[in-house]
Amino acid sequence: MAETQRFSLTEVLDSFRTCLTDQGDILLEHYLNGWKGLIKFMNSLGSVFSFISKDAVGKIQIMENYRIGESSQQYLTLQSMVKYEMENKLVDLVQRSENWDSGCRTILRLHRVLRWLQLFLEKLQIASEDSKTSVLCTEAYNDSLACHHTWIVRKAATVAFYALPTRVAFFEAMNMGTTEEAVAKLGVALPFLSKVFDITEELYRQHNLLDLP
Ligand code: 1PZ
Repeated sequence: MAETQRFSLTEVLDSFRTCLTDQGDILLEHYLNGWKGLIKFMNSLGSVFSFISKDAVGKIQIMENYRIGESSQQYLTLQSMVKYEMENKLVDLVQRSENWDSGCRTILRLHRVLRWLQLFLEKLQIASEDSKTSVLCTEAYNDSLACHHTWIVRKAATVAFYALPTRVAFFEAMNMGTTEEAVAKLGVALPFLSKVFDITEELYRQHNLLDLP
């Protein structure tokens, strides 16, 4: 059993460190690996999250197809992807049409979730022993992602959050050691998550891509 449980959120969060180059570029391979790990982690929390997982997997798949497709060289970094798709008019800017699955809009959906993750992990880090993970998660969601989701998705997400385990059990599932160790590791990982978020936000802001349909 120990073998199949080797998963650790530390390694997953590390992908968001290794995706950053010295030049401030974001390497899509590592960025997407981070997401794959997060999805794996979410799946381990129970089947109530499978509708979220399904959507996330679909989005990762879209990106993986670009990364092995004929323009794969353009999809090495987030920056090269934005440049390529914008220069070649491969992004639906006003309404979803033939480029409904552009890399830019697909990553934007994940980028918004990253904000939720950042807020949620920050809350988890400083919360008291007895705080309810579902409450922290819902607060983080309402402060970030909720405004981008339809009513039905908001309802479903909020219901799913109730299934989240206690803070202690959650840390256990993360496999980051004792609660104290987990808190310390989050302290190391979170600044990288923020940096990835900020770089993406700024890149998208510069290109006016933050509201892609
Ligand atoms: C540990 C608890 C997990 C909570 C995950 C928090 C995110 C809630 C997201 C709810 C998404 C519900 C299903 C799909 C919604 C889609 O409509 C949206 C917009 O995409 P579009 O319709 O425009 O194509 N999809 C998203 O917002 C992306 C969702 C990806 C979720 C990845 C979760 C990673 C989990 C991390 C767990 C630590």
